[in-house]
Amino acid sequence: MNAVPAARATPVNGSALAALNDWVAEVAELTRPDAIHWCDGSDAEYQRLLEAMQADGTLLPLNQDTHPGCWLHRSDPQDVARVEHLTFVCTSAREDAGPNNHWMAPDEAHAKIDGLFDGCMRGRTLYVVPYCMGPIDSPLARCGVEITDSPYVVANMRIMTRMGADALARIEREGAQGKPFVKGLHSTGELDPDRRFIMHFPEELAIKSYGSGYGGNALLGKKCHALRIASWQARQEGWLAEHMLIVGVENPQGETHYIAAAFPSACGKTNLAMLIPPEGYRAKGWKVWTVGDDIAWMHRGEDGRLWAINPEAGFFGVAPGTSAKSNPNALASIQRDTIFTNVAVTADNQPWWEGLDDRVPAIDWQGRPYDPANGPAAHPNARFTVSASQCPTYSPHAEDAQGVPISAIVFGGRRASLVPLVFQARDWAHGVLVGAAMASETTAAATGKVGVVRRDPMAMKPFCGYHFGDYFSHWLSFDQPGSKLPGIFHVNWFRKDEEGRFMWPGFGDNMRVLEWIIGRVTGEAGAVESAIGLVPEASSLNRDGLDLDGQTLRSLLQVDPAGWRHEYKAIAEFIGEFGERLPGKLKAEADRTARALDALA
Ligand code: GTP
Ligand code: SPV
Ligand code: MN
Repeated sequence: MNAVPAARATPVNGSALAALNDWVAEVAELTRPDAIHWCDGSDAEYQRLLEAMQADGTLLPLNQDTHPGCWLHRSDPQDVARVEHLTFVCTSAREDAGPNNHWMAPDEAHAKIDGLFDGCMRGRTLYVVPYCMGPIDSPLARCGVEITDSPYVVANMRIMTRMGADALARIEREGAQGKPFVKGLHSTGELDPDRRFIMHFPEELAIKSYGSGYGGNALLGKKCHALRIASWQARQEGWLAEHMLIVGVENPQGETHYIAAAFPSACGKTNLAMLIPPEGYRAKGWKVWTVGDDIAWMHRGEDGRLWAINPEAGFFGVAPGTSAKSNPNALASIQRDTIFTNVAVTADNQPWWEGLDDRVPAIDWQGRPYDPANGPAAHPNARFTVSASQCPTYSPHAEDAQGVPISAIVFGGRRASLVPLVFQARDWAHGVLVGAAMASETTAAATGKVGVVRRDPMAMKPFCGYHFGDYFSHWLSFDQPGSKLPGIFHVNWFRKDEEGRFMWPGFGDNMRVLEWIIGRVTGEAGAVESAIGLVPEASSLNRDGLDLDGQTLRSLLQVDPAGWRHEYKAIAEFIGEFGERLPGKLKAEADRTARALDALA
């Protein structure tokens, strides 16, 4: 059934790999695969995987003339997004997972999920996928091994991480120094939503995921390792693992400022990371460089600044809405060697999704002849998986072992009303409050209702592997003598008018906001104080070539005290839920803002 040859049951032996060998043997004993394959990450291995998946229908070739090396995968229609209600953080003390996570006692969780894993790989191949999150030579990078029975997951992991022999060598080297790797066990199981769990055991540096083959549920290096487990480690070790893009903005003088931005899922990280500045900016010499589009690991450097690496090697990006107008860099990246999941296709077998162009699709994401009565042709959470190296603006510093220095941190979400286009926090502690108070409309990236406003602190609600109260304390702890912390900002590209249309043009025009942000950190741009933070005057944003009337722009920058009084009541209630673990300093910041708003009444 599977053309991938069963390789040796254990790799070349080194005693530092004994723990890995033992674990693989233990998992095989439980799951009963027909064969075991240790992935080396080579091109030949990737080609064999693709061929096997083509043979069994897991992958369908797309038009190879227009899209060489591109494939389509149609997932089970019941398996199209992350499943937050089935995602658990299993710490020995319930309180450590916090009210922000679903919790299960580790023993109970292991027993429950091991029951599902029992014999689940019969007739399948067990793949051992060693991977490194971060540049392979970076001291900030961390390794893991994912065991999976899904060749689609293996192929995606090869694009999204540094996967294979080099990672295994690093795991062996680090094993000799007593450094552990993260153990992830995954099976697609029966893809039955009633037999599906994504379990995290931060105290054991382990992940067990059963019953889904999709994205963050199954590519365990991504949300499970690089956010949930890594955030736990980061707190213990004094760094930050965040749901943030990293983008470099180079000014006409050739200086590059790096910005890290946390927006919830499907709220614009990939787009901002690949932004193309408006014509007027390009003419003057402004350039934008992409370092990462989803996750940032940030460490305090010896110079007191925060330095960030992107732990990923590829982009698992939202397809719908991606066009030559909105994100030409993403579109250029995905013309070759890309795996598309749940997109539609045109009559000549090219990938297609809503917002791409005016062509009419022939077949929808479920393989049916396209009929608008069935809803969108592409699933709203359809994705592309592509190597970061294919992005035309991939930063020459994206693989720097020490990362890039961060000048500004930006929080943001989808807010149809109230929240201005941009404002700046007064200082670090106020910035932590601004992040903690974030809210956004839910999107198709997770199953459940779309468009409901929910609190999503630092865009980490689904991804923080521990108690949010402790997480806010951890953020506050970075404010120390000698630290040169980035400025903190909040943006909202998603304000709507009475007719439900976006008021701000967004995309490339977001450059105008980034310029103001950089101006603020260099001291060149002005701002006016408001009760919620510092806002630009309409005149301090560059409006050359901006297709927006002055009145709309001014209303996007306005702070509405009555609306914000209401908002701060909701914020106070929300942070109150973190009880005794809520840092007093954060509460004091919230009280102070609420008082300032009351004074305006
Ligand atoms: P995840 O990969 O789920 O973490 O998502 P993301 O944060 O990277 O979001 P992405 O950049 O893929 O954008 C999601 C959707 O928002 C796409 O359909 C985009 O076209 C749309 N979008 C992104 N930026 C803007 C913007 O500035 N304005 C508007 N109106 N839409 C935007
Ligand atoms: C997100 O939902 O934030 C994503 C996609 O980046 S997934 O990998 O499915 O989590
Ligand atoms: Mn994401």
